[in-house]
Amino acid sequence: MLAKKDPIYVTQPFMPPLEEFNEYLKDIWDSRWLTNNGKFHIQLEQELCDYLGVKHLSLFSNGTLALIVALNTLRITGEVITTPFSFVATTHALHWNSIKPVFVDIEPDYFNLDVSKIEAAITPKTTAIMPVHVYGNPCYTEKIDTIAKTYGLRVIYDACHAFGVTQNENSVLNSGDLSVLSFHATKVFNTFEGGAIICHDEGTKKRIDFLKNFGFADEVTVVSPGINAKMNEIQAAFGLLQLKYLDENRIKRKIIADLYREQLKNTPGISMLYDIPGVKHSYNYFPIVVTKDYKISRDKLYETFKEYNIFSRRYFYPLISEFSTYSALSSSNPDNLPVATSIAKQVLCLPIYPSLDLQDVKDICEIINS
Ligand code: T4K
Repeated sequence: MLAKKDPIYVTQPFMPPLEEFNEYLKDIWDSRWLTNNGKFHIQLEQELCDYLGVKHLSLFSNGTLALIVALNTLRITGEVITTPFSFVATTHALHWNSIKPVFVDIEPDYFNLDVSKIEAAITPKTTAIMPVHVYGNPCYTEKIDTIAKTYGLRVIYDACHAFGVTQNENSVLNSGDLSVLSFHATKVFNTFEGGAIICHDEGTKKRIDFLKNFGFADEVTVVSPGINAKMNEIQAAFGLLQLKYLDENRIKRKIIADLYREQLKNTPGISMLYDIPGVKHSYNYFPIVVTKDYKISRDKLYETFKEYNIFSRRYFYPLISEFSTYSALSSSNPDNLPVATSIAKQVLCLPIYPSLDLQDVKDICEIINS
C-alpha cells in the first residue's frame, strides 16, 4: 500500500458549510456585539442544555479554564484524588488552584479510575475526587458517589471526552457536583476552542458565571477574584451551527468505530474497548491496545503509520504522573499505578472523525493486519 497523499490525522474537526456560517457572521457584524453574554452565547447555553439533557450549563473559552474555575467554584483545597491516565490539563487545573493531586490507578477494562482503590488514598486533607470519563466511557459514577457521600467529598468530573454520552438515557454530565466539557477543535462538538461547566442549581451557575467574568456580580460589585474565561460570539455561533449536524456526525463516527471493530476482531495481539450496554457513546476516540502478543511494539506501529502519512496518537502517554512537574509526588510511583503504567505503553488512538473515508479505515486496518 502506498503512502496517502493527504495526511490522515487522529482527528479532524467537522466544518459546516461556510455559507451557513457567513449568515451568523453577518449578524455579529451588524449587531457589533462580540462577546460578554451575547445573544448567540445565551442561545447556545440553552440549546446545549436541551441537547445534553442537563439543567444548567455555563460556556467557557476552553476546557482547561473551565476545570480551573470548577475547582474554584466549590472552593476545593488540600488534596484531590485523580487519575494519571488523562490529558495533562486535568492535573494542571489542580496545580493552578494550589491543590495537591493524589494519583490513583485505573481499572483495566475502560481505563477509568479504579474505584476499589480510591478509599485507600483518602487522607484528612482530601476534599474531592476528580475522575475523568476517559474516551467518553462513563466512570463507575454510583460507586464514586457512595464514596464521596461516605467521606464528605465533592466530585468534579472531567467530562471533556463525554459530550452527549448517556447511560440508561440519563446524561453522564448529571453525575457528581460538577462536570466539565471541552469544545476544542479535536472534540466531537467544537467551537474552535471552548468548554463548559455543568451544574445542578441556579446558585452554583451564578457563582460560575461571576467567576468566569472577573468575579463581577454587577457593575460595581466583585464577589471573588475571578478570571476572564468567557466564550465569544463567533465561537458560540460556530457551536450553534455544529449542533445542527451533530446527530448525523455521531452516526458517521459509530459507523467508523464498527468498521474498525469488524476489521480488527481477529487480529492477534490487538484488543479494543467495546460499547457498554445502555450507554450512548461519543466515539471521540478509537483506542486500541497493542499487547505483547502483537508482532511489533505499539511504538513501532505508531512509527509505521507515519510512513503511510497516517498520524495516530498515543493518548495518554506519558502518564501525567510521569511528567517532571508531578513525578516527585509519592502517588506518582509506578508501583502505585501498575495498570496505568502498562496501558500507557500499549494504547494507540486510531483516526476517527466524520469525514474519514471508510476506505481509509480499511487501509489502516490492512496496515495493522499485514
Ligand atoms: N481534559 C481532558 C481529558 C482533555 O482531553 C482535554 C483536552 C482537556 C481536559 C482540556 O481541554 P481544552 O482546554 O483543550 O479545551 C489535543 C487538544 O488540544 C486537547 O483539547 C485534547 N484534550 C487533547 C486530548 O488533544 P494535542 O496536543 O494532541 O492536539 P494537536 O494539536 O496535536 O491535535 C491533534 C490532531 O488533530 C492533529 O494531529 C491534527 C488535528 N487537528 C488539530 C487541530 C488543533 C486538526 O485537524 N485541526 C485543528 O485545528 O491536544
